[in-house]
Amino acid sequence: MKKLYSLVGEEKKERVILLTVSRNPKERWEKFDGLKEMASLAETAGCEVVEQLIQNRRKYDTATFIGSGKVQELKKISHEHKIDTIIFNEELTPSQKRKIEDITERKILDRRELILDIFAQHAKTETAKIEVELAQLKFRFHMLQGAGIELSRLGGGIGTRGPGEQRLEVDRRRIRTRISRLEKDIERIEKSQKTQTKRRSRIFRVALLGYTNAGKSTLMNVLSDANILVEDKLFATLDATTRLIEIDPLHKFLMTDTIGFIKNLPPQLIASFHATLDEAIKADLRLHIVDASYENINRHMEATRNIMQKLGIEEKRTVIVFNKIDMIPTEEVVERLLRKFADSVAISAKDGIGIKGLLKAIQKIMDKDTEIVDLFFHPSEGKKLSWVRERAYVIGERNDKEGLHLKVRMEKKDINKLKNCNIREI
Ligand SMILES: Nc1nc2c(ncn2[C@@H]2O[C@H](COP(=O)(O)OP(=O)(O)OP(=O)(O)O)[C@@H](O)[C@H]2O)c(=O)[nH]1
Ligand SMILES: [Mg+2]
Repeated sequence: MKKLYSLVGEEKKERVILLTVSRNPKERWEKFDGLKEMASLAETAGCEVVEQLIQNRRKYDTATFIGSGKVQELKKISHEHKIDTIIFNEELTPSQKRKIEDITERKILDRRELILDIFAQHAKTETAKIEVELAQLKFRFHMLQGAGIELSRLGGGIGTRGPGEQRLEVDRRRIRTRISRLEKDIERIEKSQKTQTKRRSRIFRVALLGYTNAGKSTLMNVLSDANILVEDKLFATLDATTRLIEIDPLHKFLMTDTIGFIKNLPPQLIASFHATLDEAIKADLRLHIVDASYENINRHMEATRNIMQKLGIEEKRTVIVFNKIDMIPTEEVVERLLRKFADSVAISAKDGIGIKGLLKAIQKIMDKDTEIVDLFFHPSEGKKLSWVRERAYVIGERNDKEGLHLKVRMEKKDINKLKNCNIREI
């Protein structure tokens, strides 16, 4: 049987055409940009991008998205260039996808499947693997709606790779059973995460967020000895890594590096990464890392903000960090960015520029929201002590014959509550 796709270590790469549709001149630039990003995604997934096509048409065709004449043309091009797969930078309905597949006799994928495939290849931890498989199965379940046929024609390659060695199911009933198993697993993971977070007490938490490839993991590695994989590829990181970072003994915080975002990330995908993103959602402060060397940073920043909003993350607790300033030829450009965005800092994680300034900014925010106080607890004040332990980060403690002396960092509002608390324990 003829092999259509490449596996790790094999020579032949899956040959793909990328395609997008522009409905008006205004949309065109945006679509071009999207296609460029799609090409990086396809290369990250291990394909060879042979052609990139943009079609101008005022309306999407209900049956075949691009119109039956164009599908015939696609078939011809695919034959001429020995194309294995056609990837649309659009969302196709199950029936559109099947029709195009029938006519072109090629595997048809859309943006969501390509992203899912990269996720499937990059998932390393148990949580990430479950999350990816769940997202893939939910997507597959949706695509099989009303389809009486199985997807065996896919054969292999992109869109068929699942986490670990598992082949993805194509039977709706079995998919449903597996989905509910995985959902239970996720529930269990989230529960154990909650206990873990509680045990960490109230240490200040900082999360790194931003577009994929912005340099989040590079920064994390610079600030700690995390040794996270850094690659010039999209979605190098899919799981969450947390490290304790100490600016000085009075300013310690936990930093979490996690999955990057991308424009038009399907909402179901965001939802399925809830367990991984949990630390970022609940953090006290978020660093929004932006690749300042990218020509259209607004596009990336807006996509990140959109996803943050969908996750219910407040933007007011966010510092914008312009990274990769070593790639910017003039200082004026950086200065303009810093002026334009309040609460922003500029760094080069790779060259270690601006890191001190970033830490100062974090320190300032820690000091604004929290305070260090010395507390004393008489042995009879057990309840008060456990109330404090639940909310405060203990910097130091000392016992003497009178009772317990604690040095803690605590939110200012909790300190006020404590001051106003006249409960006498008996
Ligand atoms: N020139 C330059 N390159 C950088 C800098 N920081 C990161 N990079 C490069 O950018 C690429 C992506 O870096 P990562 O740290 O993996 O980015 P990320 O945000 O963690 O990406 P994902 O995990 O895919 O979301 C790598 O090739 C890094 O070497 C920087 O300050 N300057
Ligand atoms: Mg990363």
